[in-house]
Amino acid sequence: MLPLTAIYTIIISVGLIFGCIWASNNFNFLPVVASSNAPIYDELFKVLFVIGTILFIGMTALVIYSLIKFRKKPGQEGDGPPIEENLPLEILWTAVPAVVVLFVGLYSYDIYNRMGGMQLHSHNNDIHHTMSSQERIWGGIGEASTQVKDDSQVFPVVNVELSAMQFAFLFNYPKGNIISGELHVPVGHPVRMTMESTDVIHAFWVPEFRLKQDVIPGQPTILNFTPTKTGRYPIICAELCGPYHGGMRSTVVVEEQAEYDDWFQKNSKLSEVEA
Ligand SMILES: [Cu+2]
Repeated sequence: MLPLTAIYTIIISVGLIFGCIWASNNFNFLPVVASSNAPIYDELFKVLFVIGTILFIGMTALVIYSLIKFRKKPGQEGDGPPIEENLPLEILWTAVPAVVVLFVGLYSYDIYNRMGGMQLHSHNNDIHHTMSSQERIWGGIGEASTQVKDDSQVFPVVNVELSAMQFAFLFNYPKGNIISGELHVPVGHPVRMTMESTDVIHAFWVPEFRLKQDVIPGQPTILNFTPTKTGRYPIICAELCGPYHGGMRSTVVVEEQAEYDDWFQKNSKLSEVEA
Protein backbone atom coordinates (compact mmCIF):
# COMPACT_ATOMS: atom_id res chain seq x y z
CA MET A 1 0.00 0.00 0.00
CA LEU A 2 1.34 3.42 -0.99
CA PRO A 3 1.71 6.06 1.71
CA LEU A 4 -0.98 8.75 1.73
CA THR A 5 1.38 11.55 0.61
CA ALA A 6 2.36 9.54 -2.49
CA ILE A 7 -1.29 9.07 -3.38
CA TYR A 8 -1.97 12.81 -2.91
CA THR A 9 1.09 13.66 -5.04
CA ILE A 10 -0.08 11.40 -7.86
CA ILE A 11 -3.64 12.81 -7.76
CA ILE A 12 -2.41 16.44 -7.73
CA SER A 13 0.12 15.79 -10.56
CA VAL A 14 -2.46 14.13 -12.79
CA GLY A 15 -4.92 16.96 -12.07
CA LEU A 16 -2.25 19.54 -12.92
CA ILE A 17 -1.32 17.82 -16.20
CA PHE A 18 -4.92 17.53 -17.41
CA GLY A 19 -5.77 21.02 -16.17
CA CYS A 20 -2.88 22.54 -18.15
CA ILE A 21 -3.70 20.56 -21.30
CA TRP A 22 -7.30 21.76 -21.02
CA ALA A 23 -6.14 25.38 -20.50
CA SER A 24 -3.79 25.30 -23.49
CA ASN A 25 -6.63 24.10 -25.71
CA ASN A 26 -9.11 26.68 -24.46
CA PHE A 27 -7.04 29.85 -24.14
CA ASN A 28 -5.17 31.41 -27.00
CA PHE A 29 -2.39 33.88 -26.28
CA LEU A 30 -1.08 34.02 -29.83
CA PRO A 31 -1.91 36.44 -32.66
CA VAL A 32 -3.92 35.53 -35.78
CA VAL A 33 -2.70 32.52 -37.80
CA ALA A 34 -1.73 33.94 -41.20
CA SER A 35 0.79 31.55 -42.78
CA SER A 36 1.20 27.84 -43.43
CA ASN A 37 4.02 27.78 -40.85
CA ALA A 38 1.89 29.18 -38.06
CA PRO A 39 -0.14 26.05 -37.16
CA ILE A 40 3.08 23.97 -36.97
CA TYR A 41 4.72 26.51 -34.71
CA ASP A 42 1.62 26.81 -32.51
CA GLU A 43 1.71 23.05 -31.91
CA LEU A 44 5.18 23.42 -30.37
CA PHE A 45 4.14 26.50 -28.40
CA LYS A 46 1.21 24.60 -26.88
CA VAL A 47 3.42 21.70 -25.76
CA LEU A 48 6.05 24.04 -24.28
CA PHE A 49 3.35 26.10 -22.62
CA VAL A 50 1.83 23.01 -20.98
CA ILE A 51 5.22 21.81 -19.71
CA GLY A 52 6.13 25.30 -18.46
CA THR A 53 2.82 25.80 -16.66
CA ILE A 54 2.99 22.40 -14.96
CA LEU A 55 6.51 23.18 -13.70
CA PHE A 56 5.62 26.71 -12.61
CA ILE A 57 2.40 25.84 -10.75
CA GLY A 58 3.85 22.59 -9.34
CA MET A 59 7.00 24.23 -7.96
CA THR A 60 5.29 27.37 -6.63
CA ALA A 61 2.63 25.29 -4.89
CA LEU A 62 5.29 23.05 -3.34
CA VAL A 63 7.24 26.05 -2.02
CA ILE A 64 4.12 27.65 -0.51
CA TYR A 65 3.01 24.32 0.97
CA SER A 66 6.44 23.78 2.55
CA LEU A 67 6.50 27.32 3.97
CA ILE A 68 3.29 26.64 5.85
CA LYS A 69 3.65 22.96 6.68
CA PHE A 70 7.26 22.97 7.87
CA ARG A 71 7.19 26.31 9.64
CA LYS A 72 9.12 26.47 12.94
CA LYS A 73 6.74 25.74 15.78
CA PRO A 74 6.87 27.78 19.00
CA GLY A 75 9.37 26.31 21.40
CA GLN A 76 11.10 24.29 18.67
CA GLU A 77 14.86 24.59 19.08
CA GLY A 78 17.87 23.02 17.33
CA ASP A 79 18.41 21.65 13.79
CA GLY A 80 16.22 19.33 11.80
CA PRO A 81 16.99 15.63 11.33
CA PRO A 82 20.26 15.06 9.39
CA ILE A 83 18.97 13.46 6.17
CA GLU A 84 21.87 12.45 3.92
CA GLU A 85 20.75 10.86 0.71
CA ASN A 86 17.82 9.33 -1.03
CA LEU A 87 19.01 7.38 -4.05
CA PRO A 88 15.60 6.57 -5.62
CA LEU A 89 14.57 10.23 -5.30
CA GLU A 90 17.86 11.42 -6.83
CA ILE A 91 17.48 9.02 -9.77
CA LEU A 92 13.92 10.25 -10.28
CA TRP A 93 14.76 13.95 -10.25
CA THR A 94 17.60 13.41 -12.70
CA ALA A 95 15.66 11.14 -15.05
CA VAL A 96 12.47 13.22 -15.29
CA PRO A 97 14.11 16.51 -16.41
CA ALA A 98 16.46 14.57 -18.73
CA VAL A 99 13.51 12.94 -20.50
CA VAL A 100 11.60 16.27 -20.68
CA VAL A 101 14.59 18.18 -22.10
CA LEU A 102 15.39 15.42 -24.61
CA PHE A 103 11.76 15.32 -25.75
CA VAL A 104 11.60 19.13 -26.14
CA GLY A 105 14.88 19.11 -28.10
CA LEU A 106 13.81 16.38 -30.52
CA TYR A 107 10.33 17.83 -30.91
CA SER A 108 11.70 21.33 -31.66
CA TYR A 109 14.03 19.83 -34.26
CA ASP A 110 11.08 18.05 -35.90
CA ILE A 111 9.01 21.28 -35.96
CA TYR A 112 11.89 23.29 -37.48
CA ASN A 113 12.39 20.53 -40.05
CA ARG A 114 8.69 20.52 -40.96
CA MET A 115 8.85 24.30 -41.43
CA GLY A 116 11.69 23.82 -43.93
CA GLY A 117 14.55 24.97 -41.70
CA MET A 118 16.70 21.88 -42.21
CA GLN A 119 16.89 22.09 -46.00
CA LEU A 120 20.22 22.53 -47.69
CA HIS A 121 20.43 25.92 -49.35
CA SER A 122 23.89 25.98 -50.88
CA HIS A 123 23.24 23.62 -53.81
CA ASN A 124 19.77 24.86 -54.48
CA ASN A 125 19.50 24.78 -58.27
CA ASP A 126 15.77 25.28 -58.69
CA ILE A 127 14.42 27.56 -61.41
CA HIS A 128 13.07 30.09 -58.94
CA HIS A 129 16.58 30.99 -57.98
CA THR A 130 16.97 34.70 -58.62
CA MET A 131 20.33 35.36 -57.05
CA SER A 132 23.54 34.60 -58.87
CA SER A 133 24.72 31.02 -58.50
CA GLN A 134 27.96 32.33 -57.03
CA GLU A 135 26.14 33.55 -53.98
CA ARG A 136 25.87 31.08 -51.19
CA ILE A 137 22.73 31.04 -49.07
CA TRP A 138 23.83 30.71 -45.49
CA GLY A 139 20.67 29.75 -43.74
CA GLY A 140 16.97 30.27 -43.38
CA ILE A 141 13.66 28.55 -43.86
CA GLY A 142 13.48 26.54 -47.09
CA GLU A 143 10.41 25.29 -48.93
CA ALA A 144 8.54 23.18 -46.41
CA SER A 145 6.74 19.97 -47.28
CA THR A 146 3.65 21.56 -45.78
CA GLN A 147 3.54 24.30 -48.37
CA VAL A 148 0.86 24.03 -51.06
CA LYS A 149 2.78 21.43 -53.07
CA ASP A 150 0.24 18.63 -52.80
CA ASP A 151 -2.55 21.01 -53.75
CA SER A 152 -4.08 20.39 -57.18
CA GLN A 153 -3.69 24.08 -57.91
CA VAL A 154 -0.02 24.89 -57.80
CA PHE A 155 0.64 28.60 -57.56
CA PRO A 156 3.80 30.13 -59.00
CA VAL A 157 6.38 31.25 -56.48
CA VAL A 158 6.61 34.97 -55.75
CA ASN A 159 10.23 36.06 -55.57
CA VAL A 160 11.15 38.98 -53.38
CA GLU A 161 14.55 40.35 -52.44
CA LEU A 162 14.67 41.97 -49.05
CA SER A 163 17.35 44.43 -48.19
CA ALA A 164 17.52 45.61 -44.61
CA MET A 165 19.35 48.73 -43.46
CA GLN A 166 19.43 51.10 -40.50
CA PHE A 167 16.46 51.59 -40.10
CA ALA A 168 14.19 50.27 -42.84
CA PHE A 169 13.18 47.21 -44.84
CA LEU A 170 13.13 47.52 -48.63
CA PHE A 171 11.44 44.94 -50.82
CA ASN A 172 12.56 44.43 -54.38
CA TYR A 173 10.42 42.49 -56.86
CA PRO A 174 12.87 41.59 -59.63
CA LYS A 175 10.06 40.49 -61.98
CA GLY A 176 8.36 43.90 -62.04
CA ASN A 177 11.41 45.98 -61.11
CA ILE A 178 9.50 47.24 -58.09
CA ILE A 179 11.09 48.65 -54.96
CA SER A 180 8.64 49.00 -52.11
CA GLY A 181 8.75 49.85 -48.43
CA GLU A 182 5.78 47.55 -47.86
CA LEU A 183 5.68 43.85 -48.61
CA HIS A 184 2.74 42.86 -50.82
CA VAL A 185 2.00 39.16 -51.31
CA PRO A 186 -0.92 37.27 -52.84
CA VAL A 187 -2.74 34.95 -50.43
CA GLY A 188 -2.05 31.22 -50.96
CA HIS A 189 1.08 31.75 -53.06
CA PRO A 190 4.42 30.47 -51.86
CA VAL A 191 6.83 33.37 -51.35
CA ARG A 192 10.59 33.00 -51.60
CA MET A 193 12.45 35.85 -50.06
CA THR A 194 16.21 36.26 -50.29
CA MET A 195 17.47 38.62 -47.64
CA GLU A 196 20.60 40.64 -47.17
CA SER A 197 21.61 43.52 -44.95
CA THR A 198 23.59 46.56 -46.09
CA ASP A 199 25.01 47.36 -42.66
CA VAL A 200 24.43 45.46 -39.40
CA ILE A 201 22.44 42.38 -38.43
CA HIS A 202 18.67 42.86 -38.54
CA ALA A 203 15.86 40.34 -38.18
CA PHE A 204 12.68 40.08 -40.22
CA TRP A 205 9.84 39.12 -37.93
CA VAL A 206 6.12 38.73 -38.63
CA PRO A 207 4.35 37.45 -35.49
CA GLU A 208 1.20 36.49 -37.44
CA PHE A 209 3.34 34.28 -39.72
CA ARG A 210 5.26 32.87 -36.71
CA LEU A 211 8.44 33.51 -38.67
CA LYS A 212 11.64 35.28 -37.84
CA GLN A 213 14.84 35.25 -39.80
CA ASP A 214 18.10 37.10 -39.31
CA VAL A 215 19.22 39.41 -42.10
CA ILE A 216 23.00 39.47 -42.15
CA PRO A 217 25.49 41.69 -44.02
CA GLY A 218 27.49 39.72 -46.60
CA GLN A 219 25.71 36.44 -45.94
CA PRO A 220 22.39 36.04 -47.77
CA THR A 221 19.64 34.16 -45.97
CA ILE A 222 16.29 32.95 -47.25
CA LEU A 223 12.77 32.72 -45.99
CA ASN A 224 10.03 30.66 -47.62
CA PHE A 225 6.45 31.05 -46.53
CA THR A 226 2.88 30.83 -47.78
CA PRO A 227 0.47 33.47 -46.47
CA THR A 228 -2.93 31.93 -45.74
CA LYS A 229 -5.05 34.85 -44.54
CA THR A 230 -5.59 38.27 -46.11
CA GLY A 231 -4.88 41.33 -44.01
CA ARG A 232 -2.18 43.78 -42.94
CA TYR A 233 0.38 42.48 -40.48
CA PRO A 234 3.34 44.20 -38.86
CA ILE A 235 6.93 43.46 -39.87
CA ILE A 236 9.22 44.12 -36.95
CA CYS A 237 13.00 44.21 -36.75
CA ALA A 238 13.82 41.74 -33.99
CA GLU A 239 17.55 42.35 -33.65
CA LEU A 240 18.84 45.35 -31.73
CA CYS A 241 20.43 47.22 -34.63
CA GLY A 242 21.02 50.77 -33.43
CA PRO A 243 19.34 53.79 -31.81
CA TYR A 244 16.18 53.67 -33.95
CA HIS A 245 15.82 49.89 -33.88
CA GLY A 246 12.44 50.30 -32.12
CA GLY A 247 11.12 52.28 -35.08
CA MET A 248 12.29 49.77 -37.69
CA ARG A 249 8.93 48.47 -38.78
CA SER A 250 7.05 47.84 -41.96
CA THR A 251 3.84 46.13 -43.04
CA VAL A 252 3.09 42.97 -44.98
CA VAL A 253 -0.09 43.23 -47.01
CA VAL A 254 -1.60 39.84 -47.83
CA GLU A 255 -4.23 40.36 -50.50
CA GLU A 256 -6.37 38.51 -53.00
CA GLN A 257 -4.76 37.72 -56.35
CA ALA A 258 -6.69 40.48 -58.20
CA GLU A 259 -5.72 43.18 -55.70
CA TYR A 260 -2.13 42.01 -55.75
CA ASP A 261 -2.05 42.08 -59.56
CA ASP A 262 -3.49 45.59 -59.44
CA TRP A 263 -0.80 46.76 -57.02
CA PHE A 264 1.87 45.01 -59.07
CA GLN A 265 0.72 46.68 -62.32
CA LYS A 266 0.54 50.12 -60.71
CA ASN A 267 4.03 49.88 -59.27
CA SER A 268 5.84 47.97 -61.97
CA LYS A 269 8.39 50.15 -63.72
CA LEU A 270 8.57 47.65 -66.57
CA SER A 271 4.89 48.03 -67.48
CA GLU A 272 5.21 51.84 -67.34
CA VAL A 273 7.86 51.65 -70.00
CA GLU A 274 5.68 49.42 -72.14
CA ALA A 275 2.64 51.71 -71.84
CU1 LIG B 1 17.00 46.51 -37.57
